[in-house]
Amino acid sequence: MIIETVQGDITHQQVDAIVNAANESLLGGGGVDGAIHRAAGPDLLLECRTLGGCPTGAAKVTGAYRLPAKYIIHTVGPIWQGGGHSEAELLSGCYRNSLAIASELQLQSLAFPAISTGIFGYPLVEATKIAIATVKNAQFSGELVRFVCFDAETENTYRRLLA
Ligand code: AR6
Repeated sequence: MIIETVQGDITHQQVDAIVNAANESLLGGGGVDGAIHRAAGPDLLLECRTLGGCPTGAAKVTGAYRLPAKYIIHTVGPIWQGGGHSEAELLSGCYRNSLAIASELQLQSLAFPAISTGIFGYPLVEATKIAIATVKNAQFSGELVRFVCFDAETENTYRRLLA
């Protein structure tokens, strides 16, 4: 499995599935979630309404509609509350459960955003260490995992910690 990092917009990625950093309602929001819903179009929300939400740390899959990807895997990162509320285990679960869905669907390539590090306030370096360690230890049957970083600070952090 190849692990790589790029700076860019996850809605533009030509991979089998992109991962969305959603909230428990799965009915859209700001940040990367808002960008994905805007780019995929309104049919995504119609499918999300059938899912009944998603607990923090878990993941659910939908079609990708107008996006170049085939699927969107929606996962819900933890809201940072100081670190004593199982945030690390929950964040690791987001990566692990997303990779498990991708393996079940026999997908070859998957792109992740920096889950929880925006609106949900997870400290960037700690979150990046969890993202990398969980992906490295996961049993993903596909070929490529790409970390898509929206800003330069996030990309520099991923590059440094992947090296
Ligand atoms: N492509 C890639 N990364 C992006 C994009 C994009 N188009 N847009 C933003 N990011 P956030 P969270 C980055 O806030 O912290 C929503 O309202 C962003 O710069 O999107 O998990 C949900 O509905 C940051 O590095 O997600 C939830 O309520 C990273 O994506 C809540 O926000 C994650 O930032 C989830 O908060």
